[in-house]
Amino acid sequence: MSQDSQHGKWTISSSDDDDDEVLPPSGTTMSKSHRVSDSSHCSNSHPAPKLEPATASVEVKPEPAPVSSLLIGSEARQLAAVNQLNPVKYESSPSLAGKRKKDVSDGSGWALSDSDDDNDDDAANGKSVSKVPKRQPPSPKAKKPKVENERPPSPHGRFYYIDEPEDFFESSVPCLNDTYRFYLNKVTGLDRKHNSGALHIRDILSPLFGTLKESVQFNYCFDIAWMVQQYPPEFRDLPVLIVHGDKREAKARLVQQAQPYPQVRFCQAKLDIAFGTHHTKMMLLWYEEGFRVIILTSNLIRADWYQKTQGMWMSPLFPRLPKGSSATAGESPTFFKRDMLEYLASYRAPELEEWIQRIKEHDLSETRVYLVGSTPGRYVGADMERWGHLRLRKLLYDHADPIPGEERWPVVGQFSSIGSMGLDKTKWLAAEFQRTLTTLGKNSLRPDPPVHLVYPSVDDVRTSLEGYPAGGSLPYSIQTAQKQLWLHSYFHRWKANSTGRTHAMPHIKTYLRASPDFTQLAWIVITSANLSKAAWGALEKNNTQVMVRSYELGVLYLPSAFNMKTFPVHKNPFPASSSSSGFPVPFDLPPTHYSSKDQPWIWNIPYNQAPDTHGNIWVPS
Ligand code: GNY
Repeated sequence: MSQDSQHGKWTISSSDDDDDEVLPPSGTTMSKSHRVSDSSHCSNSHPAPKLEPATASVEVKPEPAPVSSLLIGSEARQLAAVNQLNPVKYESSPSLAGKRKKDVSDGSGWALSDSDDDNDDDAANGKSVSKVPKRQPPSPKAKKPKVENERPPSPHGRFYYIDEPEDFFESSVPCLNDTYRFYLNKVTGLDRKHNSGALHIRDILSPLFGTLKESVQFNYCFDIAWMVQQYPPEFRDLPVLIVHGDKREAKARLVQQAQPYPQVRFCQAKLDIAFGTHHTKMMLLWYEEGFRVIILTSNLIRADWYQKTQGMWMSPLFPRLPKGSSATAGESPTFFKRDMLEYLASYRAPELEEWIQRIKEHDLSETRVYLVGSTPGRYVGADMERWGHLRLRKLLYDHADPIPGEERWPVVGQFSSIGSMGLDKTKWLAAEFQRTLTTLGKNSLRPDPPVHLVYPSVDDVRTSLEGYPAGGSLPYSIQTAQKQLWLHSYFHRWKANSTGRTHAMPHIKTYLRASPDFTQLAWIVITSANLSKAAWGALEKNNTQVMVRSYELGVLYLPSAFNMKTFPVHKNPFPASSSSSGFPVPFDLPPTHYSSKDQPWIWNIPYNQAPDTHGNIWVPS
């Protein structure tokens, strides 16, 4: 099928899927040339959007990638199609890449950070996930002798990564606002002030936060070698349990990655419902001094901690309870302990039992957030309110304490991917999800307040720090988009001027309710859950059952747990200060509606009319 549409001219394969939020693009036929072998997000072999030259000739020819149409089912879903490109300049444009001061290479590889320095062998051996297509030399004659420690080409192009600045990795306790314990990630290439109060993964794992004994990493996508290097040397050999959703070949590749690291163990989350994914991103950190939980939005791969906007909630240090404390001791006013134990129990995994016991032995009473999780299943009766959007609805029903007029306050959803939500808004968005977001205590008044959805436009991606490769982590497919053009009328731009992160594309997901002037919040959720039925759940059987496909995890902030009526919106949260009472919303409010020329980013169609920040175009293969 070929057609001209508002998205431009494109061709699609016959494979279409109802749940393609989680499916990688397949079978686009725009180009057969210049495939770079992959390195995907989560695995090494997914064919994905690549860049190809507009007209210029290609200097270095990469290996071909495997054929996408051979990939099916969960296997295919694991093969995320991300961030690879063949960095050839858009011919007629001056490259904007020169803005990158440190965009220099040693001629043999990518611009390196020191984080990669201790990692050569694994990367060169192709053991690290994110890695790495071996490109062929320009010509047989030009073939260089293989040098030890030679870098493989970056999957993102030779000049993709630039070094983190000197002060990127904190060596003293960073200035943190501990009212909300909500933090953004550090972004390479921002002014120092916009990274103040932000955290890199190395900061989170630093001894400043506790003397680690063991940890668990829940996530979707892992580069094990890179992950191990993020732990400080003194903690690097401690046991780490990886909780993931990979099956079959993807699982085998994941286990293979950990071969050099005997301290790394695995726990496979069961995924019995089709098209389900393990998206939950959480760290459990067990210290000499106690225990800590981090709930976040970043995958355990370098690209996710480089130039994207990500968020996290970091728990306080939970002290150990006195020996012999009761099973229900150490509970918080938000029942976080009970809910975390219930979430972990839902895996029914023997590997998590000792962690469940450990959590029971700690005092989580300082926690002020509510846990909002999704775990796959079909739920009836009271169980319908345990997970997904019905869980959020129940919390908003039980604990929101509305002030007059609050029922007319707008709701905002901000996400980095979008599932299929049917022919019109009555199918799921309005009937279910909007009803949840507009629930406010027992108030039965239900005027229809505005709903604003924030998702990057093509130009947002094109002009971002990463350029088009940022679109590799915004996997909205043309197959899904073309079925729900009605949805796009809700769309607003990704802008985060107040945080300095306008050009760091979102991988964070945020849902909130704000006053009409956007200066106050009724509540806010930070989560792994995108705008999809798979993540949030969908009612079935005349609303007597809810079906959830994926594992997701997030936290809900409600003012009542902070002894407030509403949260003020912190207008200019950077540089961070430890004393503001405002919530540091990670993007600008009010959201800016798409203009008539704006299009939502769709990852599997070409963008060859305008070059990105690095002078490249985007041609999915
Ligand atoms: C999960 C992602 C469509 C799938 C394969 C996909 C593509 C690109 C990025 C993804 C991602 C996640 C996640 N699936 O970032 O859990 O973070």
